[in-house]
Amino acid sequence: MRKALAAALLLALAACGQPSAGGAVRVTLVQGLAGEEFYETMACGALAKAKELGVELEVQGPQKFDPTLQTPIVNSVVAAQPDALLIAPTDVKAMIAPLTQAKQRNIKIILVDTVVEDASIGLSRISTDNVKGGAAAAKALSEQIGGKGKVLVISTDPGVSTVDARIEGFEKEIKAAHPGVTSLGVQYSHNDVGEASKIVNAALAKDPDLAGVFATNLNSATGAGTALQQAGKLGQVKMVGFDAGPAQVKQLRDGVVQALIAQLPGEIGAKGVEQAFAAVKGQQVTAAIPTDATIVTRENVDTPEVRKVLYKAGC
Ligand code: T6T
Repeated sequence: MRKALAAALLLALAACGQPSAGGAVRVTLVQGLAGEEFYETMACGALAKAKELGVELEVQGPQKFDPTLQTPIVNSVVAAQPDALLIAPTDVKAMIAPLTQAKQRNIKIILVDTVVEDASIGLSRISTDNVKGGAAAAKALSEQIGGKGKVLVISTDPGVSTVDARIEGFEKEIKAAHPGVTSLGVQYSHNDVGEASKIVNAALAKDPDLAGVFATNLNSATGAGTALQQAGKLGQVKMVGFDAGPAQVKQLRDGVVQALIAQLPGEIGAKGVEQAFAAVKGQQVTAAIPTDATIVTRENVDTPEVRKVLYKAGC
């Protein structure tokens, strides 16, 4: 579907007399993980904005959220010399070198969702305020467990700027305002659904009185929820998950998870194309653009404003 849309875009450009080479601004979006609903929704937002601005946009992504798979993709994009690169770096350190290459080739770099530690990389950084999102998750989970009990945090990997910020926001909020809540710390699922399930099963065996789980992203949440369901802990162990993919929304409806923190990936993608276009045209670029997040519950999941922020698997 997306390929057809990109082809249609090229045709539309050709149709309006805009030659693809030399004429239209050429941008490539490198996702953190191809096919995942967060990044697919981001691509849809970016493609819609590209059509509006007459930008030639190509979308690529690794099959795993892994810098060793993302680096060769960036290298081949750099070799194709687009005018600009939108990217969600999969590690704060490991992606500095390939992005430095892109910068040295004067490719305009816009960071969407995640960032790298080198502040000189990325003319604009567009992302959810993840520290704030983590704090909101802590408040929601504490409320669900009556302000007392043990909670576990499940994340993907250290070195992923977004989820690290969510953990920071969560832990700070728990320490600052929820004295009855004990955090058992973070365990890492390597963004693998099965691994996340294993972690929750082990945690339930070690702490049968576990009261709550905070899962920092889509795959961690899906796996943690499946384990709670299989362990028959629905409603007994409460969960808050980041993201709002179809599997998570089903878990919300089934009472496996009590609240989701939905980001605005479509808006992040659209703003990314806007900033890339401005950078290539030598116009004003905004260095940091925080985007909002919405708390989704069973009570509001079918309201029109919330339905709009649920992630899609395609455009
Ligand atoms: O949570 C999103 C994204 O913000 C994060 O950087 C990586 O994981 C997701 O893509 C969801 O799996």
